[in-house]
Amino acid sequence: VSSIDVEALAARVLAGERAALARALTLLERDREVALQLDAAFGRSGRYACTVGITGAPGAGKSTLVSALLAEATARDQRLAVLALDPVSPLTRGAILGDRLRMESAAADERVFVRSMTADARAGGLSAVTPLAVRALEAAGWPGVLIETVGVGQSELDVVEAATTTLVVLNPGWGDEVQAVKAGLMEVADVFVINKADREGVEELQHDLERLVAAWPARRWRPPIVRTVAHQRLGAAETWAAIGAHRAWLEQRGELAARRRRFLELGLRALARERFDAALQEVLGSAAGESLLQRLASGEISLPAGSIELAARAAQPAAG
Ligand SMILES: Nc1nc2c(ncn2[C@@H]2O[C@H](COP(=O)(O)OP(=O)(O)OP(=O)(O)O)[C@@H](O)[C@H]2O)c(=O)[nH]1
Ligand SMILES: [Mg+2]
Repeated sequence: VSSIDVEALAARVLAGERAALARALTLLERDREVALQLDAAFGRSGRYACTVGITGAPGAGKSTLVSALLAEATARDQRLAVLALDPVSPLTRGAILGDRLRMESAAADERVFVRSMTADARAGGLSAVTPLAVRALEAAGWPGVLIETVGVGQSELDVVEAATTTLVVLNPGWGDEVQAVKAGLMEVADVFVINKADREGVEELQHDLERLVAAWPARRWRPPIVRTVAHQRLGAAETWAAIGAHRAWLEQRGELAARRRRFLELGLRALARERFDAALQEVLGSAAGESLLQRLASGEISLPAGSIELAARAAQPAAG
């Protein structure tokens, strides 16, 4: 892709052409150099989206909730985009593709844009791809973006935590497991969604969540706890309202900008990390890397000393 093509593509994205946006997202996913050019071309669009990160255990009903929220948005005549993040994993791959098809039936509506993005979570790729994708959606004029993540690894947590509002989806019947769920997952919640509220154990879960939240510092946002039966769209309006209430709270406290910085920091760190990893790889493959490994093997230098030398070489522009 030549830089001329990128400029033209960016212009079409900024003009709101759906096909151009879809193409741009594919390029962002696949080619970081093109991503840099595209993002630079979008850079001054001055448009910002409200992002809603949705996380929870596999099968909790995140995608079903996303569908319900899409219906809620269109019922209110609001435009809403969805990014379904697909960490590359043989375990989750099939499920995600199924979700995507289900959500895309909602996407015949021009007020809705649904896209799944693939990234290698192990390499922190989700953290790099998500901010790039959100900026493309913003450039195309989407005012809101739902971000569904699968799994509760660090990379997914980073992504949802960088959203304007983070939804943690839980199911009744987990009982004691709430305590067992990674503390990190509960900590990032701005809204708790008890989905599958048609099942037993709703009161127990609600009680557990209330106790958890009661222990948080008073100046902190108190996450509302909403109940949903997502496949029947029950509770979608309440979830929508809870997202709005959190956003209003951030706005009132002047914290929207701080959330925005956190989001940008996520992208910054992830992209820089990718660069640094590539540089490390390059040094290791060079003569300097070979010599370093030899000195390590012969005991001439220690592992910590070797790592300092390696990092220093990788940090130089013309490494190796
Ligand atoms: N009984 C009941 N079933 C539900 C509810 N919401 C979703 N489900 C069902 O739960 C299953 C999983 O729903 P998904 O929306 O795919 O869950 P998910 O969290 O997106 O799953 P992954 O993306 O694989 O992590 C589906 O069979 C849904 O129909 C609910 O409120 N009540
Ligand atoms: Mg899903």
